[in-house]
Amino acid sequence: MADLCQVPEGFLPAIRQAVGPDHCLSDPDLKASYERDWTRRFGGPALVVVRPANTTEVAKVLAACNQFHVAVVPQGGNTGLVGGSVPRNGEVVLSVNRLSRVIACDPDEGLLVAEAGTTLAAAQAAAARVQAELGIDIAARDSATLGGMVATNAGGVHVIRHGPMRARLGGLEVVLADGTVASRLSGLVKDNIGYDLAQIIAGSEGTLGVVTKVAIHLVPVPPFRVAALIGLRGVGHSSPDPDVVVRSVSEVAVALATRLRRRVDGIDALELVLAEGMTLVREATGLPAPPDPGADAWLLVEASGGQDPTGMLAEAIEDAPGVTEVAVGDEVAGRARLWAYRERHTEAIATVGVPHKLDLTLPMNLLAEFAGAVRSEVSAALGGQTGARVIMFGHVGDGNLHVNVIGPEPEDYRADDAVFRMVIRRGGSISAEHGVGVAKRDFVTAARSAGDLTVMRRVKDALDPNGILNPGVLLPPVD
Ligand code: 2HG
Ligand code: ZN
Repeated sequence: MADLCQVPEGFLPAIRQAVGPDHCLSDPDLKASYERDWTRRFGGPALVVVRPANTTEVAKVLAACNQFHVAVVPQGGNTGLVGGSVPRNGEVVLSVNRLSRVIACDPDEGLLVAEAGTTLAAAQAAAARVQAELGIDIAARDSATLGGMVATNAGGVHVIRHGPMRARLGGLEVVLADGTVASRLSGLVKDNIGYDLAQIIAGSEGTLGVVTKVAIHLVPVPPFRVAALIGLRGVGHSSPDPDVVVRSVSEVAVALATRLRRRVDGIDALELVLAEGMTLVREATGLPAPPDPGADAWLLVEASGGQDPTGMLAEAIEDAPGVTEVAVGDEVAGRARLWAYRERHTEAIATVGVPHKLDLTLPMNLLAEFAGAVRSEVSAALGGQTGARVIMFGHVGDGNLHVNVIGPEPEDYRADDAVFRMVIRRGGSISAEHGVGVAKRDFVTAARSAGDLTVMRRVKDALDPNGILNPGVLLPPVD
């Protein structure tokens, strides 16, 4: 690899020619928004930011980077939370924002095909016009791009029903490090000719190629959809009766989530909000009081289908332990009002500091115990540092918690380390749906077996032998 501080002669003219001078940005003011991530924890200077208009231009840029051994960081909407799509040390940033066309959206074929820089919201709108949905949704929908969501194998709020991004894929087009274009966009459900291109690229975080087109399976819009926000309190703490079972609010929430999944057809989402997060969201956004404003936690449930799920939901919630008050929304605006308490966590957290975003999955039977232990472990890891805050929320239906720690400096990994160790000890995953990026790559060795890592390294070496694609992301350094 060439020294990235010394730009090889002939390189900049080659990429300027590839994308046109207007789309090769070197002015610091124009580069700035591509150089820092959404959390403000990660980022660095870019050599230049290139904005190709199509697959051919992406291929030309990558071929030049490969020829001159210049590192390149692919970037979509720059909504990543693990530092995987921002430069670190003078790399080229390849933004796919200009690849933003929806190419086809066919409800009969059940497939949407779009360029990789299409935002999730734009793809959702195209699907809605033909009474269909993508089966995937995240709060950052207005900026997050389909290509970035493939690269990180994004999850979101509908994973319990439709799976993560890799499960939604009907194919993709990707440009490899040397400029080779590989394309399989057929959307065929049964197609067993060799390795699955889309599944190799999904979750590879820009280390194997740059996604340029994405095919996503569609699902029909259900006739009925209802959301409920359920206030919860811990059970039995002040009861004099020794036979009353004492349950923390996390235990209550996990038990209710499990019960709803078993008893109600068509559950789309099961999301958890805790009291500290609710207070912060309301302070930052001015949202009105939720049901039972003094609750310890809230479970947000959404269900949909051919029959109205409201009755089934009400029956399942009615006598559940710990439930206090419930608010229901059965049309778009009413549901959005309930979702706001959950979806606005990320922006609310950003108002109080630069968070350490720890995106974790726990086995369901250990989720409540983990949630009860995490604050004291963080505090111990920080040596009792005062002022550190732990805000926890997430997708309780699939065991995915978002632990946000605010207080430690961006480079201080003590809290990250303590929480990741707790997760690994419990058989969970340190990267549920945001990816590894630079934030977690030093922990990958502890989280994957040696053989597993060997496969990853060999795939990387085969597809990117010069190591130009997103170096420093995902794969841990070789000892
Ligand atoms: C969400 O579930 C996102 O809203 C962001 O995954 C999580 O901000 C976070 O920690
Ligand atoms: Zn999430």
